Amino acid sequence: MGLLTRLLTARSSPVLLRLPPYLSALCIIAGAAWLLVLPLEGNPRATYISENAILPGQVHTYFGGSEHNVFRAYRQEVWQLSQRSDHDRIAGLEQILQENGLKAAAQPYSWQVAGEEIAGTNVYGLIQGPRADATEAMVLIAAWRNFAGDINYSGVALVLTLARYLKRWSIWSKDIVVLIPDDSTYGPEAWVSAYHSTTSTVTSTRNITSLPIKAGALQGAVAIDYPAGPWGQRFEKIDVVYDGINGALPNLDLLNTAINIANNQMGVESTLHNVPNHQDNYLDRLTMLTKGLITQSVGHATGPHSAFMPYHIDAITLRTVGDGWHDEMTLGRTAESMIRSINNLLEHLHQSFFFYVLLGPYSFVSIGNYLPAAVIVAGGLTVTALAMWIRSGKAAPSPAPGKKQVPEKLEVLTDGDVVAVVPKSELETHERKMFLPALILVGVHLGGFVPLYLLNNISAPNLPLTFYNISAVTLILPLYLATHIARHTSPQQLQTLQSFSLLLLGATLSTLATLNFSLAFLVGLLCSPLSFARPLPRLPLLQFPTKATPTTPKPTTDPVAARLAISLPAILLYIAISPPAVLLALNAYFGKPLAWTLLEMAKGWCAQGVWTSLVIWAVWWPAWVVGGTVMLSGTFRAA
Ligand SMILES: *[C@@H]1O[C@H](CO)[C@@H](O)[C@H](O)[C@H]1NC(C)=O
Ligand SMILES: CC(=O)N[C@H]1CO[C@H](CO)[C@@H](O)[C@@H]1O
Repeated sequence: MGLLTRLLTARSSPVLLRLPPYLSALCIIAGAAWLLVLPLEGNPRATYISENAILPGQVHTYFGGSEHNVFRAYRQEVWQLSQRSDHDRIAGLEQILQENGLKAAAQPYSWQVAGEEIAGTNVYGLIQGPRADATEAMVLIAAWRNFAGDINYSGVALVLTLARYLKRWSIWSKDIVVLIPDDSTYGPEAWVSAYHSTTSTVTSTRNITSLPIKAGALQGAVAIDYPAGPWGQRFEKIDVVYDGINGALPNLDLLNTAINIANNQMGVESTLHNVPNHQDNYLDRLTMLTKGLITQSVGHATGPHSAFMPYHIDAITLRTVGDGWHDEMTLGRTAESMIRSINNLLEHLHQSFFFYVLLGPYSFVSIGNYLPAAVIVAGGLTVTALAMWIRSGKAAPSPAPGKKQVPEKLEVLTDGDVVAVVPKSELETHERKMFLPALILVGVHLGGFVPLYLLNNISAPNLPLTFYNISAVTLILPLYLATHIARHTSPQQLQTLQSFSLLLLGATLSTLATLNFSLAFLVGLLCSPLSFARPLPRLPLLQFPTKATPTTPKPTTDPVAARLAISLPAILLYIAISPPAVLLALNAYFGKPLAWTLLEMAKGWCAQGVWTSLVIWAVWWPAWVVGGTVMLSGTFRAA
């Protein structure tokens, strides 16, 4: 009881009531600072391989010598196939696989996205492991067109050479699938989804035929992206690409195995995110962290391996970079060593981490160390939400004009020898009118599905125009809602609305953080100013001529300039953190045409199953609209 009395007296203390905004700000700063602290000396852990069976680089590789001639012949053949029609090329590739004793098949697939067709045919062959019981398999991939869209002559030739070479070995305890998808994103996506379903998927937007040949559960996949021209090209480094769809990552053991084999066994420098000369200093680790954060939050495929991650198949892409003195045989031996390491596994990779942030080829932080950053930022939103909730219960109804203000009733609380005198209004919570705020919140959230639907269904040439229209409506919507809502809601209801919105946002982002940390963190940071959205003072500039009843302007104490000084920066910041503005800014930063970005986003949502659009339009956008409505409602409130 003593505590209660003390709390009751304390809660009207002005210090305590002012605390929540500072607490929110502290959370946001702490969350951002957390990430900056991660790359500091002593925080990252050195990578290590925890799965003993994988034995990276412990096996002698034999790929080389006479295989070089075979490779050169295949490269010539691949070049010739590239000059023929698609149909002949598919048949040609299938024939090469069959000649080498593989069971081969083709899989046509197509998607309809934004009025455009994504179509192609995957070719694949199966090497049945002599010691395999058809329950497990691994995949070796070289897409016909690499991630940059170039024909992957050397990569395809290398994989064909490897298929011939691996077929002759008798050590395989797993089947090997050699996959040559048409492109690096949608081909693997179609193949792996068909692998995990029994029938063809035919809907109005997709036609993915089933696979005639299948093996056991896929244990791992290694893709080669070697875009050397038809006359070959030596390379300098191997970039290990690891990000999967929606920011899923392969088991850290597989990634370490690749880096280990390249660096220690083959003597090829390996990089991540193409960061050259990583010196393992703070700045380089921070660069790596930032690049990883951006790639993961976008959530799109980064190579042929990405499609495998949602099916819990560990996969990576080895992409050659630069002009150096390593030749295709080195890359072939790296792939051979990878395949043999996976072959050694007795079970699915499970020992090491699936949730990690890499700071360099040899250092990482695990989920326990980085997750708090996103959770603290989301916590900052929740703190404000709770503060708003308490306040909305406290807001005393303003005395109606003309009515005499009644002196406040006081309540005396006694507890032993402590006596507290508290105004009675402090002890009762006013009944909150929650229906309208809840209705508005649900309405705005449902509204977010309109841009989501439009941007994923409108035909490609109309996408930019649609986006500009959505942007315009987005900017006007808070203004519109504010003018209409301000007349019908009390300040208390607005606080309840803001409280609900921030509470939902905070909870969604904390959940999202465990699935896609980077996306949750970035959206959390962009939404954090919404914690501080409060009704702005009335502005003459923004007054619409309301109703017919002329109101005599009330003399105000603070000059217009002072009110503008508060409102203008707030409104500008508010516009700057809107989803359309951020999308446009990012687009300009990366120097891509808007039409390209929008089409990629639509393809990502429709054909790759990327959720980023959903998070933008159904989580971030509604929170932003509600924040603006609360802010602008002050401007339109009848004086
Ligand atoms: C789906 O693709 C297959 C193979 O290309 C084709 O035979 C079939 O007609 C297609 N189905 C539809 C509904 O387009
Ligand atoms: C036909 C084609 O796109 N060839 C490309 C293969 O990759 C090399 C290296 O990236 C390019 O220079 C070629 O133009």
